[in-house]
Amino acid sequence: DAVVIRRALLSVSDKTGLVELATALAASGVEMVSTGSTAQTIRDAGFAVTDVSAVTGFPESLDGRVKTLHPAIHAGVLADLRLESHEDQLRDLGIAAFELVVVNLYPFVETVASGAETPTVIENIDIGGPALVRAAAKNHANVAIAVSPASYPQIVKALTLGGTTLAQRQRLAGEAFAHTASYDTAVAAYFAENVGVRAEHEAAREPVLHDDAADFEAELTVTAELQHTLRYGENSHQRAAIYAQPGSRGIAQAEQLHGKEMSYNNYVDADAAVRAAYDFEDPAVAIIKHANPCGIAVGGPLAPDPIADAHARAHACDPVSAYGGVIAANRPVTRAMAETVKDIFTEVVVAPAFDDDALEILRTKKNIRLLRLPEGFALADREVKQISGGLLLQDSDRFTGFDSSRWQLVAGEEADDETRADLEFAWAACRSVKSNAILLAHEGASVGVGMGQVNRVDSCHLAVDRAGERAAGSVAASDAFFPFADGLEVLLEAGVRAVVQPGGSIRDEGVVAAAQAAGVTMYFTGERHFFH
Ligand code: 93A
Repeated sequence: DAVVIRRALLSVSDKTGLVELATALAASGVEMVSTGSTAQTIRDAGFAVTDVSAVTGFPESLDGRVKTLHPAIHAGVLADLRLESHEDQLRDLGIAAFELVVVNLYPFVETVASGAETPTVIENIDIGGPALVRAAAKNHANVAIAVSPASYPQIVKALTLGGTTLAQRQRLAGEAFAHTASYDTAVAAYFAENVGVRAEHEAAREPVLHDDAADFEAELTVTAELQHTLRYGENSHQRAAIYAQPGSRGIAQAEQLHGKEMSYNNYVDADAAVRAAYDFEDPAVAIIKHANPCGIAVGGPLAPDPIADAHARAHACDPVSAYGGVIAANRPVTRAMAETVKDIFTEVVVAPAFDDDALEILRTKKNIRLLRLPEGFALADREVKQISGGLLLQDSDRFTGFDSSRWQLVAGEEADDETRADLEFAWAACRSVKSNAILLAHEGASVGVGMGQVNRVDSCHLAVDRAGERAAGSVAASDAFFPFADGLEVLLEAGVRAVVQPGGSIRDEGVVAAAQAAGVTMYFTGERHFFH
């Protein structure tokens, strides 16, 4: 199934790596056919190249709108040479086949991002490029398609190995279709937002809660570009890939400084970890397992190395579960933190930066992955969740105006400064725990977490069990109201001294009375933070 490359079609906007590729193709005696400025670049580098117009007998015309859109090109890309009839027809038509197509498209997304006027943007919608890409990808039995300079090295290698393999061409074809799909999605998003084509019938849609629903609707198109395929998905029998949203600065844009390739689950946990750590302004560390925190802490204000202190205290919450965890810090990782982390089996450490000596220490560990967040790291504004037959889009849950002075005291005495600080910490930390979430905290560190249970009582039991002796004197946060007093009673029995929760249950009265009877301070925040 190996296909030897004898003739290649090259038409690229991004000229990165083009000369190196052309050098290898020329050295292997491959005939190169190319469009305008691509041909010029190859020729300038001193290699022979055939102009597309010489093949088509038709000039590149209409300011470049028609270059490769010609049967003499497309028949050469689409012919299935496993069929004698196709071979015969090509011969009769005097058309030669291509075994390699190298195309990357007009920079549509970049043109939009540059703030260009609509006519310029429209001119940057590539038509002939995607047609070539899709044709070559369809005909992957005969043709290899490269849509990005990242694929050139494997093409160069294939030249020395006697051609491209079927598996390789299939993989490239998949990437190619993903590429044209995301390209067209970006074009569609631009039209939805800028070209005034919202369908008329949509005007009759149901009224919605938010005034800015129209803006939100315009954002319903999610654009993302394939980064690369992953070894596998959540489990080894699931295929997977990572896509990045152009213009974003999140985990998908993080730079890996060390370690094995990031896995699907690593990405999921790293994302949950930074979401947790970046909820705090103070130096904070979150340790995540299966998308849930097994420890979160902020660094003590007097600690000599606050981020190392935050890590040590987050780890102490549940050292058993922290084994094999993903650690996120919202400050650069220091030497002191690295010294501790290196002795704990850890999948990933993600942080805005790593001090040089910290990096040196952690790089001695073969199995740890180190991720540096992009500059200007920002959590996603929107969240997408797939459901069968569609998807759900929502604004991300953010602490909008998180201000504990607006909490309502409903039981016990007003908290002193220390207790209030602990309640604020617990409330913020609880937001990173999958619902139903109960989090016990003491001095800016979680001491017991109850997560992901289908009733709140079980979450309370879990949090209390995990905290053990530390439950007594701790404060508790609940991500949503207590529907009955039973869950709260578990916390009160364990000796929790203050509780923060949204309130809003029709049985609030009974819940408040239980706190009151125990002499425990309780605040209502009025805001729920479910997280699934
Ligand atoms: O304007 S097009 O849609 N019409 C075409 O026939 C065509 N063929 C290739 N754009 C077309 N291309 C694109 O031109 C390629 O996708 C590539 O991005 C670009 C390369 O042109 P040049 O070699 O002149 O820089």
